[in-house]
Amino acid sequence: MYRYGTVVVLGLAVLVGVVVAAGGLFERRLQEEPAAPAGTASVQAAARPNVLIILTDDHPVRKDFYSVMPETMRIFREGGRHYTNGVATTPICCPARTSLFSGQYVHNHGVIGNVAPGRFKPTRTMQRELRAAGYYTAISGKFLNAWNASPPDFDKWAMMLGQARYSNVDFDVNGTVINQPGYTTTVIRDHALRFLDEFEVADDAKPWFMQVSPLAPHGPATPEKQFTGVPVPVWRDNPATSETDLSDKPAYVREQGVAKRATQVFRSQQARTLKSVDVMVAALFEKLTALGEAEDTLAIFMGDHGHMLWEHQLRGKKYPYNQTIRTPFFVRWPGHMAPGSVSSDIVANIDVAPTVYEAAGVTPSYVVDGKPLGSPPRQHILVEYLANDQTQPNYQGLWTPSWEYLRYRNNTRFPRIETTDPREYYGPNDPWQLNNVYGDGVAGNEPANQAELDAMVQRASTCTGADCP
Ligand SMILES: [Ca+2]
Ligand SMILES: [Ca+2]
Ligand SMILES: [Ca+2]
Repeated sequence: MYRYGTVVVLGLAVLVGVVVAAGGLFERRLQEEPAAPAGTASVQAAARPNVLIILTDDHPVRKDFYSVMPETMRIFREGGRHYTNGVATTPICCPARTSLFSGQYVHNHGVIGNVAPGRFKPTRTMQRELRAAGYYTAISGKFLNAWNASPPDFDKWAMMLGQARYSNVDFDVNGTVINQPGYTTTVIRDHALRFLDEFEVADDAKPWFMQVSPLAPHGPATPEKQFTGVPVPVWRDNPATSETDLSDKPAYVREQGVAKRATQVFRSQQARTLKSVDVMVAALFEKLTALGEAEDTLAIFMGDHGHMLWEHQLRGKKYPYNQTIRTPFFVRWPGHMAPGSVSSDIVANIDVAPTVYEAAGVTPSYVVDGKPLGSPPRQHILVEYLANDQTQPNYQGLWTPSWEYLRYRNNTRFPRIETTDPREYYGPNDPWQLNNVYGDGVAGNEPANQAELDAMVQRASTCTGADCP
């Protein structure tokens, strides 16, 4: 449709190499076992899978982080499909989590920052829709920052409260606030295991939806006692952590002044917290297997968004670059996702709810912006940051695995952007986003069709439903 589509496809072929052809979530051909008679329990189970979402916090795509999670890789990468271009459309907790629950972009769900309660609309969530459709629903772990009431539309919950801390944290457990001694990931795991037992005992034929959302590897990234000080892969610089010339980037990026050594220590600590997540994932699947539910469960492992670890000398989230936008994205659904398959489709947090709705046979009562996995591949996706924030100017732009175009917007608490109107364009020859070529005056560097790109950003920035990228 757009000339940039060609660029994307070529870029992918170069960057990604061997990739399975874009495959649908609903690969019915994988289900060619003889069908059971209509109306039997097994048909019911196959038609309405359990849904398990394991959501880590501030989790960038890194080989060293995958390598400390061998059980998760075995279960999800070998046992399911690895989406190598999985992204969060807004790289910060509450906006991203609300996009996950709802399937909507931030400009439609309205949770622009981390102070969620005023804007979160519980009527547009998977938990509400699935519960209404006859699912049990549960959450164990993080819900939304600063949410102090019980989380709506869950039958069972163990919701972390308060500040980011790894031990002895207060939880709202089914409406009762209790301090839970011990390590959060373990506490979250044990509640999730109990919920599974309770659901299956109560009614094996009734499917369930559960989100398990540990704090890891979010700061302060305190490891569990058994993993304190254990060896983790050595730090390896990449071209973006070696970038010394930041003159191509907007002023706010150049002015961060992050210490590299402290970031390296933090990265090691994050890796150690992920070891506990790996233990949790293994325990969850051991339980699913013991309960006979592993084959009837659509499971997704992903982060809420990524995190810069000294790429472009930055640390943290919110930024519009590859390391914050990308996040791990694995889907395991026996009979539907070929084990060990890989997809380079651009998929996002906004696609989870539409995927789950399709799998559960639910027509949502509101308009979703995302698309079920297996839809015709999109050519680009909108990334946006809309909070009125003193540390990060607003932006909306288009992201693809091979190029990114960003426009910054007015933000009353970040007034400088109004006068400088910086834009960024990273082209297909710059996978580490080292050289913003927008406005550099070099022939052939800038986006080939500026007006068309601007129009695409403009359309995407206010899109709704099927009109969205
Ligand atoms: Ca987060
Ligand atoms: Ca069951
Ligand atoms: Ca540079």
